[in-house]
Amino acid sequence: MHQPPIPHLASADPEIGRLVEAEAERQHRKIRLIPSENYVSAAVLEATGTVLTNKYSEGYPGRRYYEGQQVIDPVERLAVQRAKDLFGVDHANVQPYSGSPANLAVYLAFCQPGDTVMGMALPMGGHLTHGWSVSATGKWFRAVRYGVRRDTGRVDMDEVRDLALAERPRIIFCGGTAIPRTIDFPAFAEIAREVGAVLVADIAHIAGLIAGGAHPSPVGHAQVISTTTHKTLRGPRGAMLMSDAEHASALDKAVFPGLQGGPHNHTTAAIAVALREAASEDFRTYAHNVVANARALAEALVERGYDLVSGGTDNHLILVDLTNRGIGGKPAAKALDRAGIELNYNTVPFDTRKPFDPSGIRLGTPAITTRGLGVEQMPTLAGWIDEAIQAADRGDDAVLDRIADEVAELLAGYPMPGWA
Ligand code: DSN
Repeated sequence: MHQPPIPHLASADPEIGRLVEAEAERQHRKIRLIPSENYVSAAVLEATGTVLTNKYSEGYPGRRYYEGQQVIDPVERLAVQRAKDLFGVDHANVQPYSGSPANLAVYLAFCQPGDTVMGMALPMGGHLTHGWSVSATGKWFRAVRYGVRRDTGRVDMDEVRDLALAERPRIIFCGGTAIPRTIDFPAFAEIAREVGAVLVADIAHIAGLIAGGAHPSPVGHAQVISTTTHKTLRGPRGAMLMSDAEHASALDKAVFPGLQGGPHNHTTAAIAVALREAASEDFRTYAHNVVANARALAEALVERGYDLVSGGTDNHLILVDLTNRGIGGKPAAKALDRAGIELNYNTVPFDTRKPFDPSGIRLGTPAITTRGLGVEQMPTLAGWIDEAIQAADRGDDAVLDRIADEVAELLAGYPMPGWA
């Protein structure tokens, strides 16, 4: 059952109560390979469910527009201080509601509508809010986009430099949602300096790896750092903006009153708890294990003939191009879901198929590493993934159901915070 137990919810609203229980059980029995998902600790989960949700606190600690901040102010100050200590930054704002609003605040802080901005193209591994055409950031700004090389699957820093010199963007985003390789923050910083742009490192995917020392840090290279708190960082759904002292005030004004109203104080408390956890020695081990598991899984998939974008991974994420397997990413992902292996279909660089029916699948190891799976289990996972994809091609649902049972049997031995 769900942990902590939810007796009041179950009795006051049995329909929602049952659905919450069902989701807890689903999360427990499936191998969760979506690289942007994780399992929060029981302490983080408890913090999100507290009476702090009842309080309004527009403004910042010591400068609020509502009275009664005797408790909320120290909560937010703790979260800010822990973020500053963990990442080694001058300034942190823990109020953005999630990653997209955090990134929007960056535009509001440093750009005027119509200004040129630069980011990685979405189908190449970037994020919607890095100037993709369907996003407000692509509609309200003049976005130019870099990608990866066709032959290496990696960002071509010469292309980034040429584009930046030609287009002179106000801000340059590095980072994204489907990048399996180390981000070269010093090289981006040099280019940004050369063209007078603000460098924004969107570390949403890799924040936990950076905190745990398993990926280089952008601090000292990017003036602004944007991150969600719920991916590898293993906190609640939320976001943070960090910066050097020079860019702090513009960011704060952009978050509030520029874009948002009252911060979600229960989330702020849970972020503080997650940041405390991320400062522990256990978390360093966790971050390194995430990368070791991803490498082992990538190697096992390559051994089975899978074509990985860039040939492998340096971080928590693997992007598989299924073109050589004769199956699209969407039917593969749906079959894997039936087989108890949850991931998402994804475009691959230079994809010839549409985003809603692309050529790839994206997977990662943050959640399974939290469950305690290690490199020794990765060949088994790769075997199940391979078998399920072959079964999907034949329409063999019996094999998928058998794998789902085997997956649940394996996971029964690996506890999940939030379920008992
Ligand atoms: N939804 C996030 C991800 O899955 O990477 C990005 O916003």
